[in-house]
Amino acid sequence: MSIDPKTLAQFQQGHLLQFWPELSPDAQRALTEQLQQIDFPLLHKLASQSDEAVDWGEMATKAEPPPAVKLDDPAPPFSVHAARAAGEAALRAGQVGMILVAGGQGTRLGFNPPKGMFPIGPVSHRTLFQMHCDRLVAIMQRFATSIPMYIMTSPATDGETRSYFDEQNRCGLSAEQLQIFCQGTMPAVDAKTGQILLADKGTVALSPDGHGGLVDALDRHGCLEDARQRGIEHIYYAQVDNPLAQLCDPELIGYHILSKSQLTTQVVKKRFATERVGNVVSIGGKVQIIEYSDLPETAAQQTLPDGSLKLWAGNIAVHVFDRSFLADVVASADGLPFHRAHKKVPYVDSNGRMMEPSAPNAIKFERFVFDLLPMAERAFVVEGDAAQIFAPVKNADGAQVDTPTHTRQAISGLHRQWLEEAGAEFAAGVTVEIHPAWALDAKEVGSKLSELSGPVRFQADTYLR
Ligand code: UD2
Repeated sequence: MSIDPKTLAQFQQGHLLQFWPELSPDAQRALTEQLQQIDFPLLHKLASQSDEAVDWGEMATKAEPPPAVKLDDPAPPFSVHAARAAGEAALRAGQVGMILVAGGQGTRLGFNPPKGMFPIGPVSHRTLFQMHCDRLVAIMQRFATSIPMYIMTSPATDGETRSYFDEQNRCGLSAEQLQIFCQGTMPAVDAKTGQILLADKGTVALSPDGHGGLVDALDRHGCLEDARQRGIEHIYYAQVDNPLAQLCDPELIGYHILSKSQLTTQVVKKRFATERVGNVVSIGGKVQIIEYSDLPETAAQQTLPDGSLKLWAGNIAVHVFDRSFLADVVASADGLPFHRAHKKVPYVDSNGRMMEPSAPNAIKFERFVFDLLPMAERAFVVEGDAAQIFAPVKNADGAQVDTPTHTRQAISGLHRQWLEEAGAEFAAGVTVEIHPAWALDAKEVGSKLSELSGPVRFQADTYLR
């Protein structure tokens, strides 16, 4: 066995070998492999940290709205036209890549397979993965370019995600374009003792290391080097759960380029003070995000003289990264900080009994991708219209917000708006959905309808493709 029991004992983790004699040779090999992946000094440091390493209440009192290009900005630093032109040039030059994070388990949605496999198309029933890939293929066709798609999974979603893309012919992406890679994991530790929990006698209780695990995983799986070799300079980032994310939108890429930003974040006006999104703020001149769960309600409810929310900018987890910036973060000593979450984690106790805690008993450690913001010397924030870019699927139907029904209504509502702006009429209760190959945006819908003779009237649910 190439695990030194002295090392384990040094970090008070000797209990991990308690059941070793009972384990089969295969189980002993599997446990050894798991233990070899664990950074015991790091885990010891994290487990001994106090919970509130960051005083979010204090941070919130210093939080100001971020410097941003707002939708109603009377004097933006760059015109939309200039931004779009710069972004289109980068796309045509093949300098843009795409990252989709899809490692989360759809716990709140009550959907067991990977969330990307959830059927969300209001008429087409296309899955989230399919909708994102359809948009990417349409963007590549419009700008005659190839965009590598890097999809991050976690151990919980990797196998099914790979099988899904194999069965679905990669959702229309080419083999050399699609790269699926798995993020790292972190052990869960007992909240009181800091000891690593065993999920069973021969298995460490591991959980995904957060979407911030992206940076190390991109490097570990050679994706950053692959992007460099392809000449990728800017990487668009979105979450699988938001089918309205405008993947590789030229405008946002253009703002990123013209502002010479290392990390550009798209935000929306929060719908209400306690909305479950991160708050993009400026603290001491640094743009950063205070997660909804860390922002005291008093700070969230602050308003400006005109009655609008002081901390108005909601993080929709749409970013544009400079590839070189990500490479610098990988090279930096500490990388992204770990956040601690108190969770209920089932474990095997010292008597070999399986325990199902009724209250949080463990600490999980995860990294958040948005902690890259304060690490960027130059960060830029651009406001988008939530109705056009943000309708995440988070909760099962019946919840107040972010359910499949809400998302489907947002998709068909946007597409219907595009068609009505172009003169189309609808019979009552008709649902419409537009495939991006038919039209990517309102402008393209307008030119499509102008080719038709006479007004268009939709009498029944329609899927335009
Ligand atoms: C996230 C953001 C929130 C806001 C909101 C918008 C965090 C902590 N909060 O809230 O600020 O932007 O999204 O919808 O991110 N994921 C992984 N690996 C992981 C964990 C998550 O790939 O280890 C992916 C997951 O597949 C999903 C996304 O990251 O696509 C967001 O994860 P979440 O649902 O846990 O975050 P949420 O909704 O609490």
